[in-house]
This record gives sequence, C-alpha cells and structure tokens, in this order.
Amino acid sequence: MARAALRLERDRGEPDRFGRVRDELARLPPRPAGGRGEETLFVTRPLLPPLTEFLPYLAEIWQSRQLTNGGPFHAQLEAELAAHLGVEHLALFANGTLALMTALKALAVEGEAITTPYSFVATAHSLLWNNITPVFADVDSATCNLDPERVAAAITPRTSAILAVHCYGAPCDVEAIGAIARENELKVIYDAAHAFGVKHRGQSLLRHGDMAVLSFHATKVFHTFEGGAIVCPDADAKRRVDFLKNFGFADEVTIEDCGINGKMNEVQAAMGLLQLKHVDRAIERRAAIDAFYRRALAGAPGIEMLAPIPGHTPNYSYFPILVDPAWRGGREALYARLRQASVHGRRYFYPLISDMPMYRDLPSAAPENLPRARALAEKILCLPIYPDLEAHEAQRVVDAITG
Ligand code: T4K
Repeated sequence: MARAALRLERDRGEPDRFGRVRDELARLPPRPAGGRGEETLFVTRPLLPPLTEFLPYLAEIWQSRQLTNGGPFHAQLEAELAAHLGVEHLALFANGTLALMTALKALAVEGEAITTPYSFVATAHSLLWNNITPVFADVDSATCNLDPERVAAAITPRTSAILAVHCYGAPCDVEAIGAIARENELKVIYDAAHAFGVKHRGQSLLRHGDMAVLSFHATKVFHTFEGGAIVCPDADAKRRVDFLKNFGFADEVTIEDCGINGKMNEVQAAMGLLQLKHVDRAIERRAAIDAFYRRALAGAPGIEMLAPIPGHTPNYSYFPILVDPAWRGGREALYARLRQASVHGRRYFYPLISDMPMYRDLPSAAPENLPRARALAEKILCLPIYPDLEAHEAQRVVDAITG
C-alpha cells in the first residue's frame, strides 16, 4: 500500500526525495587501498544493490512502524524465498547460528551428533549450546564433506543425529547419509549455510534431511545483512520452529516450549526482498569469475582445484584452491604473498573445529581420526569471488599466485 503510494509520488514527477542521499553517496571516498596503493581484494564483498532501490522499503517500514515480530516484509520474504528456492516451508531467522541451534532443539536432538570438523565453528557450537556432544567424522577429500562410511563407523548407542555441512555449497552424499539415518533412526540436519539456490539432480538441495539451515550473513551469496532460515519438511515442523524462534509463544498467553529470540526484523527482510531481485544476476557474475579462475589456474604448478560434481548446479559461493605443501613454501607462504599483493584470501576452514580448545579433548578430535580433513585444512585457500569483482582484479589474483 505505502510502497504503491511512494511509486505514485515519483510518477507525479515530484522532486527526487532521494537526490540528497545520492549526492552524498557520490562524495564517499573510494574503497580502501592496500599496501602497494592497489585496492584490497577481499575474499568476498556483499551484494549491495543501489541504495535508492532500498529506500522505498525503509520508507514503508517508517510509515507502518512495524519493525519486527513477524511484519509484512517478513511474511513476504518467507513466501518469495520458498518459491525462489523450490521448497514449501521456510522459517526466517536473525542469523544462521540461531537457526542451527533452533533446528537441533526442534528435532529434540540429544546425546551425540556426528558432524564434520571441516566447517565454520558455528556448526559445532550449535551442538555444544544444546548440550549435545559433537562426534567428529572424517571428510571425503574430493568434496570436503562428511564421508558416509566414517559417519556409519562413528555411530554409538548415544547418537541421535547427523549434522552435515554442504561445504562451499557442494552437496553431501545425501543419498548415503539418508540411508544411514533411516537404518539407525537418526535425524539429519544439513548446515546449508553455503548452499543458497544450489540444486542437486535438478531439485533444491535444501529438500534433503529433516531440516536444512541457511545463513544470510553479509558474506553469503544472498544476504539480509545478518540472517538465516530453516527449511522445514512440513507445516507442523515450521509451526514448531516459529514458536521456538519467538521465545516459545504459541499465542499471547501460551508458552509451548523454552524458545529463544531468533526473529528476523523488517529491515533485514526488506533487504532480502531486494536481494532476490538481483541474486540470479549476481550468481551469473560469480559463475563467470569461477570459469575465469578455472581457465587461468589450470595446470598451474602447486595448485589444485576441486572438481565440479556431476548433477550439481552450484552457486559459486567460494573459490577454494588446494596448495601443495611442497610448492614454494606451501599454503602459508602463498597466503602471505597474496596479502603483500593486497589480496586477502581466507583459510576457510583452518584450523579444524576439532583443534579448537573446547573440542580438542574429545576422543573423536584425535588427529589420527581425521587425516583427510587435516590435510585439506593445511592446503586450503579461498580466493576472492563476488559479483563486483572485475576481470582485471581476478587477473591480479591469478598473477599474484603464479608470478
Ligand atoms: N555454518 C557455516 C558452514 C557457516 O559458514 C556459517 C557462517 C554459519 C554456519 C553461521 O551462519 P551465521 O550465524 O554467520 O549466519 C564469515 C561470516 O561471518 C560467517 O557468516 C561465515 N559462515 C564465515 C564462513 O565467514 P569471518 O569472521 O571470516 O568474516 P569476516 O568479517 O572476516 O569477513 C570476511 C570478508 O568479507 C572480509 O575480509 C571483508 C568482507 N566483508 C565482511 C563483512 C562482514 C565485507 O565486505 N562486508 C561485511 O559486512 O566469518
């Protein structure tokens, strides 16, 4: 309603109410320069559509004064995202970590959960916050994801779930993990923080598992500044998740469970609606950069790239390379050389979660249990990839590696 009113004002040729903001934007200093006077290239930069496209959403929020607690943008984004992603039931969250914690609670996971040591720390932290013991299993070197054989070998009478990660958006072996879970009556939660829009055999990857959890952090392919979501299998599961993210309130006077405050606010949801208009184009840009790196680094000494996975439609969220430890000082030396050239690659995921102080004394964290994850963590370097990265900047990255 209010947005329609705003459009009308513009249609009537009234003065450009955002002109002053535009002028101020034009006066902003350029992006930060690196050590040699070159612009620093970060591992990622957020997708930011023109600010003028965001202002009408803000005007609407100001007018309605509905800032959070399930406002109209929240409802609209849940519906549009579900349609965009090809899923039926999706609950928005303030961030991906709260969504992970809530998914585990909603599925009543307890005791032990088998998980990967090769991920962002939030994966295992979400277990610890729920008093669930993480049991680390080794990964498959080709995909960086949990190896189903190692998962099966890690099951004990206390295991109640598998918390797997689609690392870099590459699909886990969902068929094998699903079969193990069915056989052993385990829940499966996919940490799909990297897997926005990813398809597996033509269908949304998010349809696998009892729940799949997305992150909409600023560094992700699609973002709401901070944000996240749980993809639920049915309306009942979404209803339960919706209670849990709102302190457990079923209505004004009924508290169903010990919930948390995990709600996404209206400004975040508005950003999501705007992102949806740009995200397909942004993924196309990422695909072009991915293709450029693959061509430019093919056959480069000391550098290996992860092979594309058959039947997988990727989102190009990361561009990981594996650096041979015997090549010119290995990954650490290359990381330092790139920093000198103002290229800030990131060692996602080093150190392993299992090496962190709160996990390293667990029996499953023993180095001999996780040799493949350890080898990956020692070699990995993620290169800059984001929609605004220019061809000459990607070339700068390649030159810094090969030069
Ligand atoms: N599960 C997995 C598998 C995850 O990867 C993550 C998050 C989660 C769960 C948890 O989801 P959330 O609770 O975060 O929704 C970043 C992100 O903070 C984190 O969301 C992400 N994974 C992780 C892989 O990366 P940092 O500490 O490396 O981010 P930071 O601040 O160093 O940013 C990296 C680069 O991005 C910067 O050098 C510059 C650029 N950047 C970053 C921000 C925040 C910008 O240009 N603008 C920005 O606003 O963790």
